[in-house]
Amino acid sequence: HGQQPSETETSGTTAIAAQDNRSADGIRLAFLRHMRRTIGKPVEFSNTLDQYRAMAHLVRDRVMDDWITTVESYVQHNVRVVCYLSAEFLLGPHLLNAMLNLGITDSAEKACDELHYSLTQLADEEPEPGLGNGGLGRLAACYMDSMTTLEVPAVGYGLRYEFGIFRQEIRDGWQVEHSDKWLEYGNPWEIPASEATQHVSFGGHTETTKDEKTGELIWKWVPAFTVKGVAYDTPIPGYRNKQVNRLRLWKAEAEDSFDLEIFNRGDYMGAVRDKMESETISKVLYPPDETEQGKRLRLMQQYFFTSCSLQDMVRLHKLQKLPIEKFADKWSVQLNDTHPSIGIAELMRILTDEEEIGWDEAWTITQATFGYTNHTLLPEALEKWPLPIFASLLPRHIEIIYEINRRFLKDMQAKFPGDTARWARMSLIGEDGEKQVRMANLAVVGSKMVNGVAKLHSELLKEDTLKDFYEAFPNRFTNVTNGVTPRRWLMLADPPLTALLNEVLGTAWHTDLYALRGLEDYVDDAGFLDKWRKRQEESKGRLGDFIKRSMDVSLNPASMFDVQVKRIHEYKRQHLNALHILGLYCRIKSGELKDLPPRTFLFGGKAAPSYTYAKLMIKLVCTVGELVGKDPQTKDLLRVLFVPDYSVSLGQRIYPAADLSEQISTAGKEASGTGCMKFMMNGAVAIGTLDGANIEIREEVGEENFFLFGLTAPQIAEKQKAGYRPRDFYEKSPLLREVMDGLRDGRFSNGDRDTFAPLVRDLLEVDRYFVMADFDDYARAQSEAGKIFCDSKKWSRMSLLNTARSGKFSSDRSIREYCQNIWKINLDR
Ligand code: OAK
Repeated sequence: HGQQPSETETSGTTAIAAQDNRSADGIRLAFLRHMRRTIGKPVEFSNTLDQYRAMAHLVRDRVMDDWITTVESYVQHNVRVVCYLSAEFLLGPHLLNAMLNLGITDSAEKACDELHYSLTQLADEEPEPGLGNGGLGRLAACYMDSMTTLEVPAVGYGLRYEFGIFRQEIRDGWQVEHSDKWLEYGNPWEIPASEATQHVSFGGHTETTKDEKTGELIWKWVPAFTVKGVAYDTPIPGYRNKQVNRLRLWKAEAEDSFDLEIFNRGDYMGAVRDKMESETISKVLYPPDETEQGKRLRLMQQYFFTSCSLQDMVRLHKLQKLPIEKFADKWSVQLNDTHPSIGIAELMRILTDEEEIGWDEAWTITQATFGYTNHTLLPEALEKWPLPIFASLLPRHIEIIYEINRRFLKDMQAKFPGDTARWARMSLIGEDGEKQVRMANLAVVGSKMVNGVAKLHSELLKEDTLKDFYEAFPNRFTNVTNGVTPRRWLMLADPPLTALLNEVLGTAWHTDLYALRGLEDYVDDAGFLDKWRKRQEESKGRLGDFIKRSMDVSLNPASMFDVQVKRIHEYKRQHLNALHILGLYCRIKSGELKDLPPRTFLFGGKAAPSYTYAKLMIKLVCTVGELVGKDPQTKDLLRVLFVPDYSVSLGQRIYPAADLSEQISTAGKEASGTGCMKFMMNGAVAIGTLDGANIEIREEVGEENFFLFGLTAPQIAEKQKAGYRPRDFYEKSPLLREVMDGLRDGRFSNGDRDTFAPLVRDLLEVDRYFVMADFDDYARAQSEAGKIFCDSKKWSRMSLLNTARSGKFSSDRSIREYCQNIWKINLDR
């Protein structure tokens, strides 16, 4: 072999070529070819970014081969397709994941060795596609992986944001946001699909005419302007099964990118204004929505991608010569929260106005098409649109929603005679104060199934948030507990653990996570437990190296790694964690705590840019970090670190290194949580409340392997009703009093009494999330965890059982349940 690419590499169709494709030689040759032809550099002048890009292109080629065969087989078998509509897809880096799923990581490593590169260094060049905020977006990404792995024909539909989630810097303890230019150097993982371009209308007014023959009214929408939707496809490879599904993200463009007539008249700025205004729609992930402008733009984003997606389905439906009346037999559309729920009105518009189907039949088709997944219990997160904004942007849709509502309320009046308060609560239009369109109500009324994302969450939806709807349509409600993909969150995140598991269990667990139960055979095997502990220490060492490199901070790998990574929010209670650390600090200072095992507290997560309280919580964590890190009495025992710019790739580094997983939300507030599952798979033991998926994790792992604390959801509800007084808890608990007084008096912040005053006041007077009420019990559970950690054999046993019993939390299990109970797709074809 010279360094010339072979001819078989370019044709890629013969069996020999296909085999060679995945060998180290094949990869090395393809790499050199892409370096010359795609990157356009002599290899000796290439930098690491070039090398990453050449590698990405050759991996993409291999994914594309499987993609073609997958599409062909779907068309041939006329399969039912799941369309997962989501405003967010938080995929994380592609390169190593695609290699893992294709099964070419070893070959690629070998090829890199021969070229004297490090594959991990080259992979670190990949900008992360951060097209999501947190759990909801990451779940969509895990579900795409599992759907493809389970060979469910699926398309993910969303928005191709030019700027993803902001990059977070911590300056003097405060969050500072920077824009995320992830597309700056191009994106080798996407392919524009020109045949799929759509046109989406906004504004204007509606007109009616009478059909001359039937005398029926015909509706016509006369929009004010139209925006072009251009499709960009990202292939999603399944795990070692040659299947590839499509993630189709829409970019907004002006219909005519440039108005030559205006330009010729000399108005140069005017000529590009339309282009700029149209492109704003897909410019950034969720702009702040407090202002009118922000709200309008967000609604435009939602309608834009939902309409493009539904029009795309109709196009493909017709391309396959299927009758439009059979739409629901072909397409199952899952709404990832309410962001795409305008799709219900949009499909009604397409079916009635464009396809001229009668209302009743159109409604039957629409309801049979959609499923709605709810992802939050926080009332302030339930989407509502001010009627004037909605009606001016979508004048036809508001009419359709009024008609849906008229018919729906008629049914409810028949079902619940005289119950006017109930009708008002259920109406799609809220009339208390400013009139609003209630998107969650629309989603429930227009879907065949509604689900929550963990058992408790689904129960609370029925008992509380969506109670009226549950009473009207009890059979519509179900639960699908979330899951995460073990490919990214175990195999990619922790190769040494993967190797150990393969050694004792074989590889069945890769696609059947329940097979991890086999680990239980080793739970009393001292030799194996020792291996388990060493492996864990190595993981901590690797994270320590990374933190040393990126933050210039040294961690003690023998200390307990106690980790809380997730979005920063009052209900997630990062401040409870920080207050507990202050409690430890006070007790060490007073001499009360002597034999404390050293602990490293790691925090990571972003606060919404407009969420002042959450930003103050970050400042609190950083302040505590500085205090305990500087004090000679505590610096060897306590270390607190806020790791900036938490992301999928950072998560992959952090989960494997965690000893203790912090899942401490106020009971009844975290819909599910998915970080908890990633920790569990990687052998971290949880400290947590009876909330969201914690409950099911504890059920699986056994109560003796979970550090439980805190009020339960019913206890919280009861306290709320009876009138909660946080100050009572402050007065009863000497430690809490010392911590809160210290915070108020500036004892922990060099005498600064101002910065945390709003937080102290809120916690003592309002405390919506019961931090004061749970403080003492949290400290008790923490001290128990600390004691057990000192018994390394006992801890390793608990850790091992967490991994062994994490089978339920694979997203493969979740997707199987969606197929069975919601999409009616038979997986044993
Ligand atoms: C985001 C925007 C609106 C409504 C909900 C969200 C969201 O991210 N919810 C989160 O979804 C995750 C996936 O289901 C859950 O695990 C989290 O508990 C929930 O907060």
